[in-house]
Amino acid sequence: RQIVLATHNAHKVQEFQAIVASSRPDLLVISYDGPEPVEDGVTFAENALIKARAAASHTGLPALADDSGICVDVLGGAPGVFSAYWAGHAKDAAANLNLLLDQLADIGDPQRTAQFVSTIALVVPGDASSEHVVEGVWPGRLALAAAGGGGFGYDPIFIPDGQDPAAERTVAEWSASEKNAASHRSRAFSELSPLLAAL
Ligand code: ITT
Repeated sequence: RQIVLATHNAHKVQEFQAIVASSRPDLLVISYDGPEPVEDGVTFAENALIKARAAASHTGLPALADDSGICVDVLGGAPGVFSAYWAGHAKDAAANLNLLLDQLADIGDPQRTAQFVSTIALVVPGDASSEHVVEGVWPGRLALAAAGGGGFGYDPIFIPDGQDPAAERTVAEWSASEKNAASHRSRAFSELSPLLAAL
């Protein structure tokens, strides 16, 4: 069964392919990077639906889209839906991350709590068309400085909860398989299982 993944982010493609391969090896994920719709939603769910609807209508295939970001408690949930553009319009990951570190410069470790959020929309076109939205949340806190070379986006400054306090690492210091077993994206994807089973 083919399913289209609507994203222009190559890191998301890699992560979804690995997550799907380990849980639904029968699904063939095709990445779709056709015309980019305007993401003018104010929530992750609205933006995920905008992207998945565009891909489903262009291809006629079931389409998945992820809208995601980092939500920092002391900033009232920002950057949130603005994560990709936090430091401007260029989707500059290093600038985004440095701005966030600057904004938290005076905030001590216990107050640096944050969550990665992934909202996935599944749009199934055709006679029995349907739309579904699921969400995965990955709690943690922001590091005082960037560390690690793996992953993408805010991974070098995100320390997931649940690690040995003496050996905490940022996600950019985790292997790809460690990240994909625990991430907001894999948590959201697991919520989709019953819906994908029906495809
Ligand atoms: P598409 O819309 O084409 O899928 P995008 O990167 O613009 O690609 P979003 O609008 O959903 O996607 O923005 C998500 C941003 O949130 C992303 O650019 C990162 O800055 C951040 N982000 C999301 N998931 C992340 C992860 O797993 N690790 C690090 N940063 C992440």
